Amino acid sequence: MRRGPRREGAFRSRLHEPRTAVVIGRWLGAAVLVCFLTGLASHLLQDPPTWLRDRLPPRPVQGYRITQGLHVISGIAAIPLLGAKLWTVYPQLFAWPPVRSVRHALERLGIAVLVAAMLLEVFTGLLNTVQWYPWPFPFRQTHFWLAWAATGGLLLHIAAKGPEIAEHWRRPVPPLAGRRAFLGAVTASVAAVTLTTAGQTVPWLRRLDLLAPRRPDIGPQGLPVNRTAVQAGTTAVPADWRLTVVGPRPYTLGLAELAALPQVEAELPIACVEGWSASARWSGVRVRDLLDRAGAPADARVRFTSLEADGPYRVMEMPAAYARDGLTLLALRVNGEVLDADHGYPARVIAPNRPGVLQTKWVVRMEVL
Ligand SMILES: Nc1nc2c(c(=O)[nH]1)N[C@H]1C(S)=C(S)[C@@H](COP(=O)(O)O)O[C@H]1N2
Ligand SMILES: [Mo]
Repeated sequence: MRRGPRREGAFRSRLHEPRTAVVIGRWLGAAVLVCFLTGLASHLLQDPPTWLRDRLPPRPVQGYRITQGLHVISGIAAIPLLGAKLWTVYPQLFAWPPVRSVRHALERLGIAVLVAAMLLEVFTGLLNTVQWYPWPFPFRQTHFWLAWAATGGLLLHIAAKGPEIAEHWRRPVPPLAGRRAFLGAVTASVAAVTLTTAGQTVPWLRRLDLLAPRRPDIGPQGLPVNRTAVQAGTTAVPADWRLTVVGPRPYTLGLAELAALPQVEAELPIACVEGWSASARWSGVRVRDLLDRAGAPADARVRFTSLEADGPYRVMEMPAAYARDGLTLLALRVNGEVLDADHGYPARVIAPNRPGVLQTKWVVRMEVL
């Protein structure tokens, strides 16, 4: 039975030992914690439960950009850390006897679930950053629930290994040949993947942005596009396009009439859930002004509908705090030009501290709720 990797002494590296596992585990744990909390924030902002819906703040303006940037940065950093951690401990996969007691069996089962959830979580997250969904299940719900499984599994794992972790947590530890080099290589890998991808959201790292799927300054009018007008079927905006506002005093406005209303300029980011963000100078009509004109009460929420025939982001609801914010615009222009078709011509929503998916393009209708 004890052949191959099950042999005594089958793994010759001395680095498969607890101190190395604890050092890497600490880094990985920190990355997972940041990733979990920022992911939760993203989930709640994108799809808030009713109790939270009217408590979300439109400030800080760059809030979502920062939390989502950290989410993708920590998630990408977790990949080499996870690889290193698994390499450090994988000889235990072949431990002999495979099961020593009920407790041992449960612990191994827990680790199997933890490792599977973690691997699947970083894998689905990474593919999401390139908008690739080669699976039959919905990405967002799966990624959300797997996060609980992975983080819960991690907490149980830390609890089960508590005494051993504590024992190897502090220095001094006996120096071990090769450990410093190994940890140095892991650090270098983390630094490399972080520095070559973080530029998709951190402006001063832009020039190093070699591995991320997008450069945030490349695209029509200097901004990337997620869903183009061709994909959305909104290239031909009808000549008689009018914005319909439904409320206590409903009205419609043509494009020239909208452009004749007081225009406000705001520097705001688009922060996509896929990890890229880019700021731009938007100008247009304050949503607040449009709502006042319709006689909307101050605490009313608003539903925006896009010209797009279908798609998950065709209809968007905005809580009152965002609708009333002076920076929330129905934008007609970006960076000094009329909106490109890909950026939502003739009109799009742009609001502070909102996930990109909620910055609805090709708006045609607003309803006071
Ligand atoms: N109607 C509509 N609006 C939309 C989308 C969409 O698919 N349909 N995509 C959203 C997403 S996911 C992002 S990140 C931003 C991107 O805006 P941009 O193309 O102007 O950069 O638009 C948002 N607005
Ligand atoms: Mo997005």
